[in-house]
Formats: sequence, C-alpha cells, structure tokens
Amino acid sequence: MEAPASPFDTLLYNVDADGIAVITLNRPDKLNAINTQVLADLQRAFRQTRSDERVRGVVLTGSGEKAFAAGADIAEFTDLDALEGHRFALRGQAILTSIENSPKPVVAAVNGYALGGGCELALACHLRVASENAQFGLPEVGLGLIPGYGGTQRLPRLVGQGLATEMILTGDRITAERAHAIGLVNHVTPSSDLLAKAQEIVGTIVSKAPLAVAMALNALRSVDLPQAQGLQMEAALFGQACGTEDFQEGVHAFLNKQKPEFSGR
Ligand code: DAK
Repeated sequence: MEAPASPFDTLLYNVDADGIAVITLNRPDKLNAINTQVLADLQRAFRQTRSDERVRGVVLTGSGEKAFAAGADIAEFTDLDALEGHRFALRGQAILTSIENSPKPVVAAVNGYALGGGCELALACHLRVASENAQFGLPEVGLGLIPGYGGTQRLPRLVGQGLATEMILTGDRITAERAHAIGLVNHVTPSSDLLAKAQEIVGTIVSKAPLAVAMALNALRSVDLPQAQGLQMEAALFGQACGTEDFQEGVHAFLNKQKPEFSGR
C-alpha cells in the first residue's frame, strides 16, 4: 500500500502509536537546505503538533544520510537586500522561537550536516541527538553574512561565549564527538540508532506529567531573566503544578506503589 501523501511540500509528518510526531525535512537532493517553503511548512507543522491532542512530543530530523540541513537555501540569497534581510531574519527567528516555545518536548535527531540555518534549527530544539557522522557549523561569515536564525544568541547560551565566538568567527565545522564534549548535543549514536534514540528520549519525557513538562520547559526558558526574577517565575510555576490533578495522581501513585496515570489536567 502506498504511504499517504504528505500535507507538506517539503516535510514528512508522521505520528506514531506513542504520540510522537516525527517531522522530517525532505529535500535530500539539496541536503535539506531551508528555503522559504521549508520555513512555512515548519511553522504549519509545529502549529499542528500543538493543536493535535494525539501528539505528546516531537522528533525533528532530516531525510537521507548526509544532512539534517546544510543551511538556509543559498539559491534564495541572490535578491536579498538590507531591508528584506531584516524582515526575513525576524520571520525566521519567530518560527524557530515558536519551536523553542513548544509546550511539548522537541528533540532534534541530527543525521549529518547541521550547518548555518540547519545548526540554528537544531539549537531551537529542546535537546539534540547526533549521528556519529554529524557535523555542526555556522559558516555564514564566509558568505558575507552572520547567523540570522538565532545562532548568535542560542549557541553562546548553550556552549559559552568563547566556544560560540570561535565557531561563528571561523565558520569551522565541528564533529559530533566535539559537539558532545562541549554540550551542543546530548548524545551521539551510530546513524542506524539515531531515530530510535531520539524517540526513546521523547518517550521517556512524555511518560511524565505533560503539564509539569510544559511548566519545566517554561521555567528553563526563564534562565535569561535576572536570577531573582527567574526564582519568582519558578515559584509561580511550582504553585501551578501543585494545583494540577496530575500532581495528586503522581503523589498518590508513589504512596501506593503504583505507576501514575497522568491525564494532563
Ligand atoms: N543551499 C542550497 N543548496 C545547497 C546547500 C544550501 N545551503 N547545501 C547544499 N546544497 C545543494 C548543492 O548545491 C547540491 O545541489 P546540486 O548541485 O546537486 O543541484 C546538493 O545540495 C548537494 O550538495 P554538494 O554537491 O555540495 O554535496 P557535498 O557532499 O559535495 O558537500 C556540503 C556538502 C554541506 C559541504 C556542501 O554542500 C556545502 O558546503 N553546502 C553549503 C553549506 C553552507 O554554507 N550552508 C549555508 C550556511 S549560511 C537569513 C537567516 C539565516 C541564514 C541566512 C539568511 N536571513 C534571515 C536572511 C542562514 C544562512 C546559512 O545557513
């Protein structure tokens, strides 16, 4: 039987039996380069993950064995001027920020090159798993550009200012092993195990209380606030968590030596 046609021009979108949506960038002949259509499809696909109650978590990956995404589509750069570039950056940033703000966990399964905009897309996900052949880099300065989809902001927050400065100013690529050593990726696996590892991590997260997961993501995002404000945010979210049915269920199940059955309320 033929697989159903994807509702997206440039993505594959499948939800498995455990409620994990696997979104696959699907331009393998262009190493999954991110063009305007890919950005629009990503926006629509992530909206769908929010509204679809079956979906509990997301894995984002690329098709083929060479690339997660080899960057923004350079073929679209020819007509960019200063005004258009600014507009483009704001739009792309908003889409990647909506991925980062997803209340459902998003894990990038990086199956090869993650360069430029592709690296920035992986940075917008909550966690990253890489195949052993993955390579990360922000080569924009070699094209007369700078990262425009959040790379100058998210990379230093993840790996520190010094390492991010080196990657952004040299444009040098780093291996998966190095990316793991500096905290850019959480795990490195053989290519054949990559998707399963990403699904396993999302599976573990979605076995927990969904509202608590969303609140924890929210609290973690507050790390950029001054600490006193971040602590206030944490306390407010902690209070909200205490008001959920899932909190009662979690405590009740523990005290009765049962497995909790979370309802997401
Ligand atoms: N864009 C368009 N096409 C690409 C591409 C890209 N980024 N990367 C690869 N391709 C295409 C190649 O042109 C080739 O197409 P055909 O010639 O077959 O039609 C096909 O994919 C296979 O690529 P190669 O033949 O080059 O494959 P190799 O294995 O030899 O080399 C490579 C793999 C990843 C080393 C090489 O393809 C490469 O260097 N690619 C470009 C990497 C790169 O510089 N990426 C762009 C970084 S700059 C913005 C916001 C963000 C950004 C820009 C603007 N605004 C807000 C305005 C982000 C910028 C970037 O991402």
